[in-house]
Amino acid sequence: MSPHAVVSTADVPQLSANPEVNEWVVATAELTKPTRVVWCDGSDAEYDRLTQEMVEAGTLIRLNPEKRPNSFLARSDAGDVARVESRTYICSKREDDAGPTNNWRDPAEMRAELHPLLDGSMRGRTMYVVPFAMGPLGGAITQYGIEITDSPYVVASMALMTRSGSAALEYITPERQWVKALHTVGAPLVDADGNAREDVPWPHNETKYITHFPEDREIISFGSGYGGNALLGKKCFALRIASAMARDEGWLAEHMLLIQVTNPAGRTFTITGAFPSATGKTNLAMMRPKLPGWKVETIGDDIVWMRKGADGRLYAINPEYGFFGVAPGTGYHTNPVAMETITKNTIFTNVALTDDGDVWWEGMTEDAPEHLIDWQGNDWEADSAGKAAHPNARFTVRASQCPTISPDWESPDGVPVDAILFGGRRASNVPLVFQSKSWEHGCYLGATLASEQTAAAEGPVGKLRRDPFAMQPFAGYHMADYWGHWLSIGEELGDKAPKIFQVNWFRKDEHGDFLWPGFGENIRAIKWVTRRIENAVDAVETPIGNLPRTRDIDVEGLKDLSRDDLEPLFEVNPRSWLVELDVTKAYFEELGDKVPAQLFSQLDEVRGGLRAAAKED
Ligand code: GTP
Ligand code: SPV
Ligand code: MN
Repeated sequence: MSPHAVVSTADVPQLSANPEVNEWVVATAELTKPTRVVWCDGSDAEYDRLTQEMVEAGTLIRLNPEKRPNSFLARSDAGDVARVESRTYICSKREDDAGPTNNWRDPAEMRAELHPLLDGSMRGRTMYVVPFAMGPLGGAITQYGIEITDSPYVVASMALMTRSGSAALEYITPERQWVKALHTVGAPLVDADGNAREDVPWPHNETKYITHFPEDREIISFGSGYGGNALLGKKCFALRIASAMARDEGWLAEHMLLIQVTNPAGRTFTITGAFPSATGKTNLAMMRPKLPGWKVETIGDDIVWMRKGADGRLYAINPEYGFFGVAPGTGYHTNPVAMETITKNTIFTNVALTDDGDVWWEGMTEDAPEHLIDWQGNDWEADSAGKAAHPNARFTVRASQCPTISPDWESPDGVPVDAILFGGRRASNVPLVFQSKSWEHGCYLGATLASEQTAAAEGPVGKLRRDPFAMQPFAGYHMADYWGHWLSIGEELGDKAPKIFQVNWFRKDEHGDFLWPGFGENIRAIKWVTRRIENAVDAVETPIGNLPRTRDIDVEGLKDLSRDDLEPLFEVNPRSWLVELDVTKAYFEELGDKVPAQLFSQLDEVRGGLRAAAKED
């Protein structure tokens, strides 16, 4: 058999008890024309075989086993380093269901456009079939899917990030809904004339399509091997498709972390937080608190699904099985728990390689090693101009390796939520922490969330961009309908709804320096949140929300910061807020007439209060 022969239909294994699954696998093989088809069982032996094959092919570098056992470095192509939002499409039947914040394409037209690209796209490659669960197997909030991919890097990553393999396949029965997720790097090993083409360590295609068909619960991703573009259980399924499912079925699929915080008295609070990409979810999820007697336990760092439970409260799970965390900025002084999580069994992507076969990135240690190989494979010295690691370099590791993982993290029914935080990178205006006046006002805070752009997606870093509910790139339907859905969930939960807060670790002084030390010190803001949940402290009512009295922020042991220094962190400047509100109003109007009237009323109320305050000034 020629190495680039096409598998014949008769040779495509049909391992599912569900005929629909087998038919889809066979049809996909007929279209993409791989050399062979492999169903992944999710075993350790399979993971070891795949990673070893990738080492031999040059896709992975095995790190020094004495430094980082069973760990690997992948270097992506420089043209494939982050999510590509400009090539991400929501292909709902009606354009109005995608809304102005998404790229929309007619589903039939998009399928027609993809067809010639998919035709023969896996020639010369292995087509892997990866069944997976999002959530604990059999759990009340769990959903299932199958990713077909021609990337062994994706298979290995899915093994760390999801509960994948034969056990998940058992749950994909004809009675259950499941998501079809087709992924190809779009780099066949045979050209149009049938001539063989050399493989490269990181195959991809300059043309990329990350497409979603919400009504069909289906994803087709072409041309990228990186992160959210390719690990389809993550943003494509667990946020874009799941948010559409959640709208239809009355639950929530969110870009959030999930933690349990225990105070010195032993009371535990469950808190979720929606922060935009690369804005601190992983760090808060793994926080080692700087206040004595406080404990943070990790359940999730990126995605949370929530559903009303039998007792009327909102229950949350982390649908993922691992972390795909930002490497730069992660060090023993900022996130020691992450550092302890990634000591072994980890895939690193686009970080630097040290001379002794370990990894390094900016922020891991104060001083860089004298010599490194940078993320693109070039020599790098401490005085080199460029960064050694790509700013969106990531680690991929199972959540079970996290030393602070909660004993409840796989609870099949989830955990009841006490509070929801919204947070962004805001150099000005937004206080360190404050509480919403109501669920509706909390939805207004979510809807008006904005943040400075990071390296997690293509685009200019640092520019302030709207990121409502941290879901701007991830809501699988009309953003204004999504806001309406949040309002209706609040109505349904009534007085059992979690309390809503806004936080901002990133406020700066006039020199551009952060006013707040962040990281483990963020427990001081979280402590105030828990005190509010307990009804133990009063708040100062302001037009933007209920702020802490500065005396209620615990500054005991806080280095270089006195209580007086807190003032600028909590300053509400009516004039600069009024400027921001004009922009917010214009933004609501741009979104069109689906924006819920309640959110306009919230805006008017905040503005009225600020105008009165500005006059008093
Ligand atoms: P995604 O995985 O992209 O969704 O990101 P994330 O929200 O999990 O972001 P992450 O926690 O990885 O943080 C991204 C960057 O923000 C890292 O470089 C962190 O070091 C930095 N960061 C996180 N928390 C803080 C903080 O409290 N203060 C400051 N100054 N930086 C922080
Ligand atoms: C994000 O960008 O929010 C991420 C990384 O968590 S990715 O999985 O690539 O979307
Ligand atoms: Mn994310």
